[in-house]
Amino acid sequence: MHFFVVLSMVVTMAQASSAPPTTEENSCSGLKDDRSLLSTLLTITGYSDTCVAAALDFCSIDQKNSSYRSFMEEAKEVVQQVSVAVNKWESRPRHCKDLLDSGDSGSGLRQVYPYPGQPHHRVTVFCDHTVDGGGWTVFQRRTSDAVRQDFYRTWIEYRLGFGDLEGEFWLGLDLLHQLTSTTLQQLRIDLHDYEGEHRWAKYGFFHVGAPETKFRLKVGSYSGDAGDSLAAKHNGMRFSTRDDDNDKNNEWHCAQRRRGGYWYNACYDSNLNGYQYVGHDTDDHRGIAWRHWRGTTYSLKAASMMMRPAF
Ligand SMILES: [Ca+2]
Repeated sequence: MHFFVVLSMVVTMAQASSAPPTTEENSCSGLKDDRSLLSTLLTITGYSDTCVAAALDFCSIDQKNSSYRSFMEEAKEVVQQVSVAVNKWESRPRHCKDLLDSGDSGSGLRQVYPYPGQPHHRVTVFCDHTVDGGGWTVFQRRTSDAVRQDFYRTWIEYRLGFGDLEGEFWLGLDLLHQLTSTTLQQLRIDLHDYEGEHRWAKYGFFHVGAPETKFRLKVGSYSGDAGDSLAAKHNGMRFSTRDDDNDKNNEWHCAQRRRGGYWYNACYDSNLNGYQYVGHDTDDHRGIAWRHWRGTTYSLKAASMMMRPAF
């Protein structure tokens, strides 16, 4: 039900309530439900409680008028329909943490509605509730599965996302911007090497800027055991891809040189979208690297990046 329909009804009702009295002056007795409905509608449209109360004190309505009664019944039905619709929209999950809070603790593919004011804009994401309390929306994953994704992609591909949500993928910069713009987000990164070791890094805040900023990265407040190979060097950096050089290196095109898409500086402490070499790469520093754990000549077996609201 469109809001203007409700608004037009409020206006009509206001006109009805201000019409010349036809029966007893100042008689609102017997209209408790109608007064309550009218009061609620006027309050919703912005009138103060005092103003609404004063206005209703002067009202005088022909209770026996059948068209008025019919109108009020219709208005009640409209309000009820709007209320049901609004409650339905507002209860839709915006991200994986909403799903977890509502009792859905299963990890895997889920539908979320991250766009405020766009209740029908549905997005499929992968939720991880197995790590660190759960509630994580995964936005990047590298694995050593048989089917590998090519991460040496163009700007538009990184913007829209690519890959298999149950395998290797990049969720997309547009959605990353949206998901990190409504509430303060945490970032968690999990890394695995080919020797069976695991390390993690967590950041207390994480934000991806709008397209006009080239999806500028804001990240900080590190904790973990992998070392900080993101905030120290990559905070404040713009995103670069093989066809869009926005890095800080005036001589190199870092995305081409390091074979990925990332928030390159000049060029990196981490390269999680790099090429999937197995372990030690060929010393070209193009692998899936995290400098402060295995260095930039070692390509990791697996990596994932995920976010959840900080509060
Ligand atoms: Ca450059």
